[in-house]
Amino acid sequence: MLDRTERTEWFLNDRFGMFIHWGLYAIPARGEWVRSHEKISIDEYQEFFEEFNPADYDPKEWAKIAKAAGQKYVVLTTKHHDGFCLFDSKLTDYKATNTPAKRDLIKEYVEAFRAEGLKVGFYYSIIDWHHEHYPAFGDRIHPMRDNEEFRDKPIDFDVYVEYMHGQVKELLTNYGKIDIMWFDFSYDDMTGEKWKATELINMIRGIQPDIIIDNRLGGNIKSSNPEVYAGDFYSPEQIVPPGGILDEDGNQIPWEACITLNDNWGYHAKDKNYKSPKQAIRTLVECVSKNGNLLLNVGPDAKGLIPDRSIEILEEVGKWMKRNGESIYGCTASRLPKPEWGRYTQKGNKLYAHVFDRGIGPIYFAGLKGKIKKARLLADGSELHVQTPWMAEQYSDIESGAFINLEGAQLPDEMDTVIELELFES
Ligand code: FHN
Repeated sequence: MLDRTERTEWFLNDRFGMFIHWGLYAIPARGEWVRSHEKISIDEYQEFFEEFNPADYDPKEWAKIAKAAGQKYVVLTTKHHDGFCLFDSKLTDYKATNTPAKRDLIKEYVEAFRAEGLKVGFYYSIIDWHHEHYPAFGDRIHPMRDNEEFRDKPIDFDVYVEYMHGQVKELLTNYGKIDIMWFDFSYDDMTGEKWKATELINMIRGIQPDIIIDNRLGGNIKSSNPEVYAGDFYSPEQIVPPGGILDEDGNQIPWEACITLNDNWGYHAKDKNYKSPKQAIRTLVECVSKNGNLLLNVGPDAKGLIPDRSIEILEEVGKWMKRNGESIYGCTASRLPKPEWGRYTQKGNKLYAHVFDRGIGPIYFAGLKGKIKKARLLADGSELHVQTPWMAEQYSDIESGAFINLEGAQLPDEMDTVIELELFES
């Protein structure tokens, strides 16, 4: 069996994925936590189960959008906290095949994205607000957390854990090779062996030995001796960790920031607060500049359509990736300090200068005097010249630096202009 470094090699190369949050909650269209936020009972939520029929669901279309954006892998919610299964589980009736949709949405998803050459991941909520043996009364987030009818309701949590393990086994047995298992999430005492996490991981590794798993079953992935269930990658959410992620010995840990395009993971009809294409691109660059990945989310609507604004943003990102993807795929952080004008990513002796701020005059590269073999504008391959400007000898702290001229007062690409520097040494 591969070790974590071997398992995550492709992941660290691919760098950019699509997260997809989709389910019954797309119908109320107030985000995937609507049951918890509004304390909606299973009975009140049932109307959405009886109505769910995403006539426009076409995962082939979704896959084309992701591929064109430069996303190399994808993670779709197979079951979110509401307990609704997008896959044809034999362990529950609460599934898409029993709704008017009458489709195994996961089977179609896996086939469509694989056909476009993307690696395929499953998000699976270990939290389940539908299962009768999942703790409700007094729980921190359960929709029925303060409903007196649930105070003395007898539950056997082992029954739920067996169900959860059984569904994970179904997912990893019935849909071919799966590349990522994205569990979500542990909290309070609901963590680690509460989920029988060691047994779960051993089962997973027995079925899909090379699959990579996030760190949300619990444990401490930063430990120098992490639990078997502590995961293969760290999963910061709605943030790019300032200094990347290191273990307690100071070693880099694989990590992936998951981030929404607006403010919601699941479809929210009123949430028009979208990030710009520039923000999406610069977030991806920041992740890679800190040895991380970006999992950028879309929340399809009740008809199965990705919101138009999400598509527009991803199209802009894709145009940039088409010309500048070499500065992302297979790249890592540079040992150089962050420059004033932007960020660095690096792959061997290719150093990629992501210039966000044009400034005035030539771009200054601290510490690179005599180290640059040649410079090119990555987007079009055009030659750039390393040259010391007039009077440079009078400037301060430039004895070790290099200068590259960029024509014009504005950047060629104001989202991110990438200069490819071929160094004499990596
Ligand atoms: O509660 C979930 C939330 O709905 C969403 O799925 C995010 C995505 O990582 N994870 C949990 C919040 O941390």
